[in-house]
Amino acid sequence: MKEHADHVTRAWVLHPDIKSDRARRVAATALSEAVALAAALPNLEVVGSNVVPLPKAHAGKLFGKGKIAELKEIFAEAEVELVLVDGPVTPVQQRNLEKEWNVKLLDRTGLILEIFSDRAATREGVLQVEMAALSYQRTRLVRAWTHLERQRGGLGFVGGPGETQIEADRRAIDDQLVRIRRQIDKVAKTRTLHRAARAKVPYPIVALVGYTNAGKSTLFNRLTGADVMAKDMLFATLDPTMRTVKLDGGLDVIMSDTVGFISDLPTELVAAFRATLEEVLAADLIVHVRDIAHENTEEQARDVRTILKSLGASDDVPVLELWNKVDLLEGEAHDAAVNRANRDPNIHAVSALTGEGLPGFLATVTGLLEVAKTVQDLHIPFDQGKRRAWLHQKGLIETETQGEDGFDVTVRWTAQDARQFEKL
Ligand SMILES: Nc1nc2c(ncn2[C@@H]2O[C@H](COP(=O)(O)OP(=O)(O)OP(=O)(O)O)[C@@H](O)[C@H]2O)c(=O)[nH]1
Ligand SMILES: [Mg+2]
Repeated sequence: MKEHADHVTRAWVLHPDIKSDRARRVAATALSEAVALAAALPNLEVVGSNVVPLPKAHAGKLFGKGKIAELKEIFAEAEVELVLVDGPVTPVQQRNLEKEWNVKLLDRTGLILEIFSDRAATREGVLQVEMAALSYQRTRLVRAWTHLERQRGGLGFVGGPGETQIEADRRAIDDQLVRIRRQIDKVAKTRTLHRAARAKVPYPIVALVGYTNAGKSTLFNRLTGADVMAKDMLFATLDPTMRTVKLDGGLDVIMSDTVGFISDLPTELVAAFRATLEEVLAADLIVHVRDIAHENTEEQARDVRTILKSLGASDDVPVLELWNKVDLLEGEAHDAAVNRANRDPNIHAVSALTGEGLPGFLATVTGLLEVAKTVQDLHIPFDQGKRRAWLHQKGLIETETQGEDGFDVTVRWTAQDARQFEKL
């Protein structure tokens, strides 16, 4: 938000509960998540919030006449300056509602983009958010234009000033997108170089992923002794952070903490962060951190799995579920979670805060990453230099001798390394 540091914007959060929307979420919990999202923006005070039940969205103003008038009074009374609508709002609806209510309005994607742009700390993060914001603006220009065109339709104009302007805006955005893309590529290249240097250290990579506020950074800090911001705030972490940790058995691993996921993650954001996220997911082990004490924990887990899949997380990479925050569960609920986890080797019930359950989890991590490593002799013909380079780059080669028609190498690797090697 481009507000003065001392000015606190008075905001109201609306969750439209649209009956005709098949993918609709439980209204009360969706509203409280939207309020938490709003609270993640600095200099903003949520002065009120409510669910608005709707049979279906109205094209021009989203809500019905009576509702709009009713809310107008409430907003005036509460001196609301900004209305956050937890869902998609078309540019036309946005303009109309802003005029009706005399407020500024942001929809869910706009709000999440604002938070991300506030959090972005690294050059790459800033560029990625900028790209997402521009792509978002661009689709809104297109939609506004379609609307204008339809209005003009009957008048028989071809073109017209509105269209020219929007076309020009769109071209300007496209040019800017190309420039940003180029800058991101440049930054990404430097990062890849760093990574190549790191790859010489043959440490397996463990990626922490999960819903926002699940406790990834708290766990990361506890395990690595790092000091990543961990806060009861949505999207506290934006840029991925990596640290080396020596596990109890002596195994060194690289842990990575990442941006949290959320339901209905704007597609523009997923696209902009794809490169970073894909790199994170190219891990040896993915740990799905869940807030098991959250009332929506199942829904959140489902959304995380969907997003992982859409990012192309490989089936070859094992996934462990970490049921975090068990310390918040009491009595039977606590025991039930722990018992359930005990029955499934892929689930661990832990508390990143108290440390409960962590030794067992770490033992499983060690087991998965180390026991799986095997030694194998390979013969690599000279014309397969790429495969040999890959083995070197991953640091998998123990010994190597040159023969008449190729190299004889001994590798020490995991089953996953072997599968990747086969695919090269
Ligand atoms: N009671 C309890 N609270 C926890 C536990 N783990 C994390 N928290 C709290 O949950 C909140 C969110 O923790 P973070 O570590 O910032 O969560 P995150 O997954 O990194 O969140 P994002 O970076 O926003 O995606 C903080 O207030 C933590 O103190 C836990 O095991 N028990
Ligand atoms: Mg975090």
